[in-house]
Parts: sequence; C-alpha cells; structure tokens
Amino acid sequence: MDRQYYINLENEFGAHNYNPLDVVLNRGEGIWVWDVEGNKYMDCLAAYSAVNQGHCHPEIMRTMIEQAQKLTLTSRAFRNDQLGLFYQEICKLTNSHKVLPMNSGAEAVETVIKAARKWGYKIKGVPRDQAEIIVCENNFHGRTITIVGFSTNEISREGFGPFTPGFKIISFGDVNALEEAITPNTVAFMVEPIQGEAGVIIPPAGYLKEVKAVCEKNNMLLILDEIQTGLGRTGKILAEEHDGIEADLTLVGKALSGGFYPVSAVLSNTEVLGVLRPGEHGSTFGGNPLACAVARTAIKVLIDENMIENAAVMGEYLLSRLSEIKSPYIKEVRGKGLLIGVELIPEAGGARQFCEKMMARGVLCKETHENIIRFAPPLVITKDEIDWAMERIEKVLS
Ligand code: IF1
Repeated sequence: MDRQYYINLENEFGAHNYNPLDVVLNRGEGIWVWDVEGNKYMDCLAAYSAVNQGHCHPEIMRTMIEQAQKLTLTSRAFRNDQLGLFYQEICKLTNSHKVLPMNSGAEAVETVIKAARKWGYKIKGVPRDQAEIIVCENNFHGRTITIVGFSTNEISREGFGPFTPGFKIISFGDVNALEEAITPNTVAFMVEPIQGEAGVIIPPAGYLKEVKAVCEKNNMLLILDEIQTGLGRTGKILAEEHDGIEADLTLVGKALSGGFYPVSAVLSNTEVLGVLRPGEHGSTFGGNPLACAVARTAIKVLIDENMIENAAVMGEYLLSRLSEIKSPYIKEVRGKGLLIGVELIPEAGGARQFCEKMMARGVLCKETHENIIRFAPPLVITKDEIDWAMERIEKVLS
C-alpha cells in the first residue's frame, strides 16, 4: 500500500487533533526510520525525546520481549519483582529518595500537583483548599483539564473550561516575578529547566539556582518538569545538574522507556512523597512489571553506552554547525545538549515549509509554533551522521 492509503484512513476515521507531516513510517533503528515506500530518513525529533536511546534499541527490546513472556501486569494490589529494583536503580541514577511511578507525562504532572498540595496541607500547614502553585508563561506540562487550565497557549485551552483553580502564572526566567508571586499559601513552583514546546527557551544562567534558594527561603517546593529535558537530552542525566541543584520533586517520562511503553515517574529528594497514604493515589498500569523492566534497561543503556556524554559532545557540534549556516531566514540558534531550536525570522514564511523540504531530503524534524524548528535526534547520533544531516539542512535553510 502507498502512503496516501494510510493517510486517507487516518483522515477518515481519526480525530483531527494533529497536523503531522505526510510521512508514514513503519520501521526504525537507531536514529533512522523508514516509510512504507522504503524511503530512509534521519529522525531529528526522536518522538519529542522519548526515543533518546534510538529506535528499537536491541537491549530494551530484548527486555520487553522477555518480560512480556513472563509477567506484564499485576496491578498494585499485589507486589512484583521489578518494581523495587526499578525504584532502587532510578533513585541511584538521579540521587532521589522516593519514587511514584505513573504512565504518561501528564499523569506524573497531575501526581506531583496532588503530592505538593497534600504536603502543603499536612506539613506546611496551609489552610484547607487554599494551596497555590506557581507556574510559568508558555509552559507545556501536558493535556489534562488541570494542566491546560494553567497553560497560556490559547489553542490548548480554548473551549475546555471550566478549569482547576489554585495556579498563578509568572514570566519564565524571572526570579523577581517568582518572589513577588509568593504568598503564605504557596506550596510549590513548577517549571521546565528549558521550555521545550515554547521553542527551546533557555533561561538566564543560574536561574534554577536562584529559584531553588527562593523556594527554600519561603518553605515551598521546587518541582522540575524534566519529562523532556531529563535522561540525557541536555547532556546531563537531569538538566538541573547544569545549575548544580537538586529539585524537591522531579518529573521524568518519555525516554524512561526508550519509546517502548509509556512510563513516567515522580522523583522526590525530600520526604514529600511520604505524605501519600494507601488509597490516596494510584494507577492500574503505574509500576507494572513490564514498564519497570523496560525502564530499568532504558536507563541502563543510557549509562552503559555513554549516551549522555555523547549528547553533550554531539550537541555542541550540532549547535555550532547550525550556528554557522549562512541563511537569510535564521534569526537565532540556541540549545543545550541535543535539544536545539532554530528560530526563523517572521518573514521566512513559517517553519513548516522548511520541515517539509527537509523531509523531502531525508531529514525529519518538526516545527514548534510558527517560526521555530526543533532538532532533537536520538542521543546515539555520531559526528558523521550529523555531517550527513547538515549537508541537507544547509541546502534547505540557505
Ligand atoms: C503531544 C509538545 C514536546 C512535556 C513536558 C509534560 C509532558 C510533555 C515538558 C506531557 C509532553 C509532548 C506531548 C506531545 C508532544 C510533546 C511536546 F510539543 F507538545 F510540547 F515534547 F515538546 N511535560 N510533550 O514536553 O507528557 O502526557 O504527553 O506523556 O503531541 O502533545 P505526555
């Protein structure tokens, strides 16, 4: 069947809540994917950083198959032999004390909001139902009603109200704004170390360090959403390490399974997760043995195969190559590790057409907002492969 056949099926039977590039993929290996007509592409999006380890990583795949043949789901009514090992290994990797496993990123965000509020009432002593959480303009934390309720993107919110109260929005990268927004009822500040969906927006150097100090001073929690920036993407296990801090609560997802399976987690460095008692929170699939086994191998190969160091080195190389492009269209190139945004001038006519032209030459990436192209290939990319991509990217952008 040709690609149009599959596109027609999607268009006829699917909800139209996406506008994908018209490439229909059916195979992937490392940084490469193939479409139904046999064309090969370099994947420079990596499923929004969920396949940091590369497509169909052989060791994660082996774990997935072996575990699927043994035991997949017990529910949390019973224990399983993978959960504790997953807890131990992710805690060791991220220097955390406690873990709460969920599935999607949005569920981890919902979970952390519940935990932070509970902590506020039980430990900080905030009066009932008065807890406030501060978030940033142009945030992206997921798609649930509560989460889109504190989004500042009209398309994400419009038509979905009424929303959950208890959130305050301040500008990103502004420590003074944070200090001014704090009240005695503030329980937490939640922020992405680098705003991904907003267009790879990097805050001023030292921002997180100052933010952490402000949170400590005001007896409130710092929550870092590292669902996109975590697990090697920026050249560190967690992006917080660039600022030498440890958040009170950290969210990971996406690459926690290497793209095989939805696995997310709330990690806590303090005893915040200790406020949750039996029956107060849960998930049928969260912490299941298949998810835990897959996650254990997904984080193991990140380390064993040196992917985080590679992201730092290759990220720097890709950033410098992209910065050297002589193009009338490029306004700015910015990034950390292998999370890179190329912002085009408004007169360039939109990032979408450039993504389509790159696709025609075998490089897959996706626009974010009107004018930004995001480059975020799997962390296993080599210098030769970057050179291969740059030849094509340069032709399209100059
Ligand atoms: C889509 C964006 C990226 C996230 C952060 C939580 C979540 C995400 C920092 C929720 C999810 C995804 C959602 C996906 C596209 C992708 C995305 F463009 F929408 F914003 F990566 F940049 N926190 N981001 O980035 O995780 O519930 O989806 O597992 O199509 O909506 P989820």
